[in-house]
Amino acid sequence: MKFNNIYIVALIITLFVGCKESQVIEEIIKSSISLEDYTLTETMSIEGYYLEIYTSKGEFQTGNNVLYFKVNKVGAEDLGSVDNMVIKPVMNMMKMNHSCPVYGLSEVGGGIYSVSIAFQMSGNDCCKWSLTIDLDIDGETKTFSKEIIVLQAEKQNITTFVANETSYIMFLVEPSAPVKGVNDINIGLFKMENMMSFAVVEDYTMTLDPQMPSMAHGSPNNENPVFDIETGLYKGVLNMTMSGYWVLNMTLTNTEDNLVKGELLTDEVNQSSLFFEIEF
Ligand SMILES: [Cu+2]
Repeated sequence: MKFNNIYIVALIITLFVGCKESQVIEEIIKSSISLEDYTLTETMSIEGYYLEIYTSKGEFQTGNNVLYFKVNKVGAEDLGSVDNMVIKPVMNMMKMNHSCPVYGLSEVGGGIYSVSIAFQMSGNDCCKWSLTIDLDIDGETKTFSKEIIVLQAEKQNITTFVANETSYIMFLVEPSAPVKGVNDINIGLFKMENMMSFAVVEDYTMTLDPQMPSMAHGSPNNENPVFDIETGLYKGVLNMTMSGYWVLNMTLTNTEDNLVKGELLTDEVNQSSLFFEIEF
């Protein structure tokens, strides 16, 4: 369902009277998300129900992926909301299977759900990803499952490393559409609890030093990403003074003040071993 602008304005005016403004506006913004703004990427079906997954790129890639999805019943009107949803991406490798970080599952309105999945590796000939979504619908549990293609992103937007016997996964969430100048930077940091379970790592310290290698310059007025309890991501400011290829040099320090990964840049060190790449 798509509201036209006049209807939204009328709705805002009507609801403004006697309601908590910010809450109401938030609800309207949420419910105005339309799947028409995204590309249908995968369809799964079971027993007369089908589930459509939309993404902005129309494909899954290594790094952070935001999925929007909706469950429908064949030949029926919109189902509305469903319960007890569990999203399980699994990579089927020869000797062992493993999952990856999944976070931010929420209903964004109109029976549309959003979830973020950070694939740490692409699928290949030996090992493929599958995506399983369990949910309760009409009082019954349904399991949607399908093999999916995860392509290798061109630039490094996710990295895995082991330190002090802990496996970490760190990835770039924003900027997803970088611009010249100031960008919000959001970074996800998870540790592997076991092959299938990943937990948010809170309150570590990050430094950020973006550099443009081709021109041997950095940029001023960046702000190191800091943990944000609300989103579970690390949020900072990234300033890219011109378009082109940038390397975001980072360091990661734990809550005991021990360096976990990365190096600060010096005359001798011109790139950190912990980095992301952006080209725009
Ligand atoms: Cu794998």
